[in-house]
Amino acid sequence: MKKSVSPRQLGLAIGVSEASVKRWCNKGLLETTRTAGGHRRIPVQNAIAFLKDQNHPLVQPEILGLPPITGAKVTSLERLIPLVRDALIKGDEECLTRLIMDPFIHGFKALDICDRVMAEAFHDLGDRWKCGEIEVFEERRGCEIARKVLFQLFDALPPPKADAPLAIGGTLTGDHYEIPMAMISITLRELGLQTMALGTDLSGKTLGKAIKKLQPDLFWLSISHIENRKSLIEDYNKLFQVAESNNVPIALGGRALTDKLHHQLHHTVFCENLEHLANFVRTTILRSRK
Ligand code: B12
Repeated sequence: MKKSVSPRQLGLAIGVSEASVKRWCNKGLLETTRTAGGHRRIPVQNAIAFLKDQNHPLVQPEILGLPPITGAKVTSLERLIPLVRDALIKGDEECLTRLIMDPFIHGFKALDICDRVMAEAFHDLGDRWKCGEIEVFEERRGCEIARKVLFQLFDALPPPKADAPLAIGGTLTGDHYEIPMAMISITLRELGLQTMALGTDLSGKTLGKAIKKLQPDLFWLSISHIENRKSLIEDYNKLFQVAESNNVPIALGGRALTDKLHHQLHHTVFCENLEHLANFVRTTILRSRK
């Protein structure tokens, strides 16, 4: 995806005149920046936000740096699941970009695309891997392209305000699952938060140090794989103590968190999906800022 375009380029991309684009800029409907020479530029994130808002078609997505066929109308997210799964298995990055960016541009929330399409496609992929229907390399290659496309989706979201709340998080030792982490960052950014994913496979000790140093408004932890239950509980409890003494809420989630385990881990909120996290953030962290 490109960083910014001129009013003429945006006009061509969405099939309207340069004059119309300039009018929208003057009315403040499209946020612009200026080049050193004083020419107007429109950050692509702002252009996409405008298209979503106005439900405006995109006729030449290539001009914004998106794949050629992006822009097709999407009416149901669920119908995309098998298509996304197949693109993941084939390692078809261009097709995956189109399948993820189309619904986003057409008004679907990024978090719903993650929860209801991408995560479901991965669950299906995992079942196929378990049955020996797909090779390990196909699963890994799928993860690689998914990460890239999720970064594009993240980049397409408007940047947060300088005083927006900060959310940080990651995964604990032995947990290498990156896709949930990318999706959590997208969800929080879509809500307007500043986000910082610290990475995977981190000890509770270092995550605790991050809390102390960065003083976030929210800490999230994704638990998708547990190597040793006892040491996970011990490691996590240290982290929780730091969070508690710094008054930082902890949001927990992840497929490895069984009912029994999540009752053993102190936390502020337990989320089964990204929508739960978004509801929590809206009703607590963002509400207290109003
Ligand atoms: C990709 C993958 C991997 C990759 C991950 C690569 C990477 N770079 O991320 C790698 C290669 C690491 C891997 C390894 C293994 N895997 Co694996 N893997 C998968 C697969 C196919 C997809 C995982 C994924 O990213 N899903 C997409 C995410 C987004 O979905 P999700 O985890 O459900 O997350 C959603 C919610 O839970 C929630 N959520 C998650 N975390 C959080 C956190 C917060 C705060 C919130 C709010 C929400 C939230 O939001 C998400 C969106 O809705 C799954 C299949 C599956 N069912 O998911 C198998 C799967 C999880 N793996 C499995 C296995 C067995 C393994 C290995 C043990 C294999 C082995 N023998 O080595 C290892 C262990 C790895 C380890 N030490 O961490 C099994 C687990 C079975 C079980 N016992 O439960 C699965 C289910 C496959 C299967 N059907 O058998 N795997």
